[in-house]
Amino acid sequence: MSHAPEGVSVVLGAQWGDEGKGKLVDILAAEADICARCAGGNNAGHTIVVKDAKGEKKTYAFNLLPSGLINPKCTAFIGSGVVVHIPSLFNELDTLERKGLSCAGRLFVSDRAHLVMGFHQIVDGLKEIELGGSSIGTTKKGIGPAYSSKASRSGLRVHHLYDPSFPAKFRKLVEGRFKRYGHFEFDTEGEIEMYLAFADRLRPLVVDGPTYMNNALRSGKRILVEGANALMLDIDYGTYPFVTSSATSIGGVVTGLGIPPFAIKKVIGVIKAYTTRVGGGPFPTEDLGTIGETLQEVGAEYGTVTGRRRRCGWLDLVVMRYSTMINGYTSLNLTKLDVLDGFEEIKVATGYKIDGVEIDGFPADLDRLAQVEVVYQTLPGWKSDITNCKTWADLPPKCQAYCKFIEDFLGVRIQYIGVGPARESSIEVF
Ligand code: 2SA
Ligand code: GDP
Ligand code: MG
Repeated sequence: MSHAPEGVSVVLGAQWGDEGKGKLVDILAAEADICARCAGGNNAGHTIVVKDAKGEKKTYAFNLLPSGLINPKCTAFIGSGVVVHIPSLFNELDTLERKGLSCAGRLFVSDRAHLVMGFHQIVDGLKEIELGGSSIGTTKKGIGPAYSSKASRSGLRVHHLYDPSFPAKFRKLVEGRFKRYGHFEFDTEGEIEMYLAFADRLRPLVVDGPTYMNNALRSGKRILVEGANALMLDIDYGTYPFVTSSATSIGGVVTGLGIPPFAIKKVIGVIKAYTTRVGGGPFPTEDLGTIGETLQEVGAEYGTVTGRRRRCGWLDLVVMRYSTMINGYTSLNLTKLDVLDGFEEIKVATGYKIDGVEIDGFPADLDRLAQVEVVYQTLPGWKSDITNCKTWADLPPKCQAYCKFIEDFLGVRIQYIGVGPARESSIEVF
């Protein structure tokens, strides 16, 4: 069966992020013409491990740029729903260039994408300090403050860089932040100068975002969308307020790229074989004991952007059922299954009870969520190394049973299985 994306194929994080979206995007990009980001900014961190021509391992970390860029035939697009910190964008491009990956002529940015400025990043930190013990645990990349500027209709977009009123608008925005947070150290005029210099470098990359995407669709280009963050961090459907500030669900693909929903042919949900979360907020299956520690160590669960330890626990199928309901996955990529190799028994959350009664859906109210008693089912571990498995048939029967359990519970088939970080460590089931 061909895995070539027809129309638009979307890869979305199904849990709290870091499921391994970048790895799948890199694999699928081999058959895509365009790889697009639709939401988020450089808070995202996607690690990809590939072997070069000499068989040596090379690791890439993508933040703002789409992971499809490793494929030299793939063009990258940063959509209107993304918030762009231009210095970081060029820094990432230059880092890739130094690694021998040229992106010249194959990166475009929507004119409608909002800009993240240095003062947004400062404000991100100040807001976190203000929240004290209930801070979100953001990446401090200015994501929330930039989306706040956008929603309050005072934000600056890429096209504003080429507008003579840019400096005045910029100064007004900074003044507004001073009024709200008191005076903080910020070189407004220096930043304006820096942005105007970057504007010249950015100019050849800027396109009319929705027209670019829809022309690509009409001319039959195969488009792959790389979701950033994940459903449980979605501004509407995540564990609000412990979420990021963008629409990380399927809805964000349509609004973030300006394409009609019927163009989307596949929605692949990326699901880690256990659960992780980085930053604050509720996490019903979090294990603060040895299980969590083992998952963290074996899975090397550290933030790609901030280096923070990721919180860990068993797979939560209540979260997955909710995520599947909203995003409508056409298939799944089960990742990091190899991390469970050493466990005698594996638990899976299959229900939430409040006052002894099983609830439907996922609670919106965090106080109610804090009351849930998690119902677990225990499955036997396979206690063997699956990292060299190449096909479904190579997986031990108990490992297959774990996969089947997930499929049956969610009613969605697992199309890809990750058995190691490298591009080659992936099983295509169908
Ligand atoms: P923000 O910075 O405003 O988007 O933070 C809000 C919440 O969203 C979480 N968040 C993330 N969660 C998982 N992975 C992310 N990317 C990095 C990675 C994270 C890192 O790939 O490891 O390096 O720490 C990511 N970005 C944002 C964040 O933790 C807050 O809970
Ligand atoms: P993303 O944000 O969803 O793209 O995920 P990250 O790149 O932040 O985190 C996933 C981490 O797991 C990365 O370090 C990957 O190299 C690694 N990874 C991805 N798939 C697998 C897998 O199947 N097994 C193992 N052991 N590691 C994997
Ligand atoms: Mg990540």
